[in-house]
Amino acid sequence: MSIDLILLHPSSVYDFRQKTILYGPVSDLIPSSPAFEMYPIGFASIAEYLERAGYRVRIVNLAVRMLNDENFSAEAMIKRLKSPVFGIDLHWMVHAHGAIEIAKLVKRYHPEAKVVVGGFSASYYYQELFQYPEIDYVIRGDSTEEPFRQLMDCITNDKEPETVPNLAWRDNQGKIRENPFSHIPTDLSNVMVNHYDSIIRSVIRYRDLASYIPFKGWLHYPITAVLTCRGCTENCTVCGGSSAAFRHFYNRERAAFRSPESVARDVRQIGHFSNGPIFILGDLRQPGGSYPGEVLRLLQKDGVKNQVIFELFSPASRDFLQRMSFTCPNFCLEISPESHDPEVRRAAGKHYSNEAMEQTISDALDVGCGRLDIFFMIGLPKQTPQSVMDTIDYGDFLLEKFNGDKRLSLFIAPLSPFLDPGSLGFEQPERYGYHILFRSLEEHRQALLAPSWKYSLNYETKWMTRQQIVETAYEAILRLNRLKAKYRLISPKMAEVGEQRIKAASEMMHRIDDILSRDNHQEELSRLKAEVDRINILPVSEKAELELPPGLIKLKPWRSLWSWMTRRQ
Ligand code: B12
Ligand code: SF4
Repeated sequence: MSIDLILLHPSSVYDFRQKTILYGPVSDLIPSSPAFEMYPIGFASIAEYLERAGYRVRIVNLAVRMLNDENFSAEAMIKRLKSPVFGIDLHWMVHAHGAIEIAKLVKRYHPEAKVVVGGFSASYYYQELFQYPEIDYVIRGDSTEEPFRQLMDCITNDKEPETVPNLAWRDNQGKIRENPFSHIPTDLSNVMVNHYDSIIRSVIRYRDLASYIPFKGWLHYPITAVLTCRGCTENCTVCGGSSAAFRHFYNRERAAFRSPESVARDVRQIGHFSNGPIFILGDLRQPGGSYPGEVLRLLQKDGVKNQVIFELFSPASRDFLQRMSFTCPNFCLEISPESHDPEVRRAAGKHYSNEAMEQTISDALDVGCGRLDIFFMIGLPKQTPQSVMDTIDYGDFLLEKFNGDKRLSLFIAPLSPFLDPGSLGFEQPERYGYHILFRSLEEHRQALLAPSWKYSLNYETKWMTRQQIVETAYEAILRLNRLKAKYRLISPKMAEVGEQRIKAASEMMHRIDDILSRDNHQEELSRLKAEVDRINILPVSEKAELELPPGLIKLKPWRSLWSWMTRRQ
C-alpha cells in the first residue's frame, strides 16, 4: 500500500536506552515517561485533514515503541518505511535531541525523501533548524493542516512551494526561503472533524496499533483529550503557550475556539471506543458568554458516561460547579495555583486570592466533585526555597481544613527541564528575575544529554540557583509525600515507595555531581548506568494517584471497529 506521508514522533533523547541520564521528576505529573513519548494531538488532526484531501498518512510513535520493546530498533524501522515525505514533530522543546536525530536517520536511508518539521518549538527555532541539512521544510504556527495540504500538493506535482503560507524552505539552489506567516485561522470548523475515527481507521489499515499508542500504559489507562481552543487567553509567565507567546511567535492575536458542538462531538466519539476518562483541555469559561453553558448542555443531552476532567484557570462560581456536577456526575477538576503565596502566584501571572480558591474547593467538594487535583510549581519568580516549604505547609492547612477529604489531591513539581522558549520569563528574563543559561536549539539538544536533570535546566532565578531548584524539588516532593501519608490519602506502601524513590534519586544526583567534578568521568558514569536506570523506572506514586480507580476502565475495540464500519456504509 503506498503512503504519501509518514509522521514520526521521536523520544526526547534519541538513544535514551544507551545513555546514562538521571531524569528526575521532569514528567511525574503527565502520562508520559521522561522519554516524553506522547505525540502531539495535532498529528491526528493533520492526518485526518490530509486524508480528507486524498493523501494516505501514517503515524509512527517511535518513542513508545522504543519504550515498549527493548529490542525495537527505530533505525531499522525507519529504514523499512517507504514514503516520499516524512513529518517530524518538534513541538515540545524536550524533543530537541530526538527530532533532529530522527531527521538524520530518515535522510540517511531515504535521501530522496523530503523532511518536514513543525510544532511550537520548530516555529520558534525555524531559522536555526535550517543549520541541519536534513531539514527541507518547516511549517510554522499552531494550525498547519491547510499549509501542509498545499505543501503536499506542491511536492506531488514537483512544484516550488512559493505560495504555501507559514512555510520556510530550502529551494532547489539550497537557498533558505521564508513565505508569509499568514495562515492563522479563527474558524476551526474545518479541522479535527473526525480525527479519532481517522486514528482507528489507520490502526486497522496498517495493522499497527503499537505505533499509534499515545503513551506507554495507555491501553491499561486510556485517558483521552478533547481540545477546546488554539491559543490561550491567559498570560502565565513561564508558559510558551501564553497569549503573549502566541502573539509574538505563532502570529495569533486572539485565541480561537472550537464550537460547543465540536467539543461535544469529540466526547461522543471517544465514548464509542473507550469508557476511560476524558480530559477537556482549556477552561470552558475562556471564550466567555454562553459557551460554557452550551458545552455543558450538549454533554448533558448526550448523556456522557465517561468520567470527565475539567480545567479551571481561576476560581469558579458555585453555580458553574453545580452545572458541571449535574452534567457529569463525579467530575474531576484541575486547578494550578502554583504557590500558596499570592505574591508569587501574581508574579507567575495568576491573579486570585487563597480565599477565593478555598471557596471553590469547598463548593466543588460540596456539589459532588469526584476528585480535585491542585498543582503547585517550583522555579517561579519571587519564590525562595523557604517559600516552597511554606507551600507544603499550606497543603497541610488545606487538608486539615477539608478534614483530609480523600478527593483532594495535591501535587508539586519543578518547572523542568526547560523554561519554555517564547514564555515571558524566557523572553524578558531581567523583568521576571530569570537567568537564562542557554538559548539556542543546539544548546538545548546538548543539555538533554547531561547525566543529571540538574544540568538540563535552562534557567536559574534571582531567588534560586539550579542546585537549589533541584534540592528544593526533592525536599518538597518528599514532604508532600509524607503529608499525604499522614492524611491517609495514599497507602503506607505507596508512601514508602515514594520516599525510597526520592531518596535514591537525590542521593544519585549527588554521586553524579561528585563524579563530574573528577577528570575522566565518562567511564565512571557508564559504570553507573544500571543503577541510574533502576532509579529512573521506580514507580512514580504521583502518576498512580493521578489515575482514576482502575478496573472499571477499558477500551472497546470491537465496538469501535463495528461503529466505524457501520458508519462508513
Ligand atoms: C494540551 C497540551 C498538553 C497535553 C498534550 C496533548 C497532546 N498529545 O498533544 C499534555 C497535558 C499531555 C501536555 C504535556 C506536555 N506539555 Co503541553 N500543552 C498543551 C497545550 C495546553 C495545548 C496544545 C494544543 O492543544 N494544541 C492544539 C493541537 C491541535 O495542536 P498541536 O498538537 O499543537 O499541533 C499543531 C501544531 O503544533 C503543528 N504541529 C505539531 N506537530 C507537528 C509536526 C509537523 C511535521 C508539522 C508540520 C506541524 C506540527 O500542527 C498541528 C496541527 O495544526 C499547550 C499550551 C497552549 N496554549 O497551546 C501546552 C504546551 C504545548 N505544552 C508544553 C510543555 C512544556 C509540555 C510538557 C513538556 C510538560 C512537561 N514537562 O511535562 C509535556 C510533554 C508531553 C509529552 N510529549 O510527552 C509547552 C511547550 C513549550 C515548548 N516549546 O516546549 C506548551 C506550549 C505550554 C505549557 N508549558 O504547557 N501538554
Ligand atoms: S499555563 Fe497559563 S498561559 Fe499556558 S496554556 Fe495554561 S493557562 Fe494558558
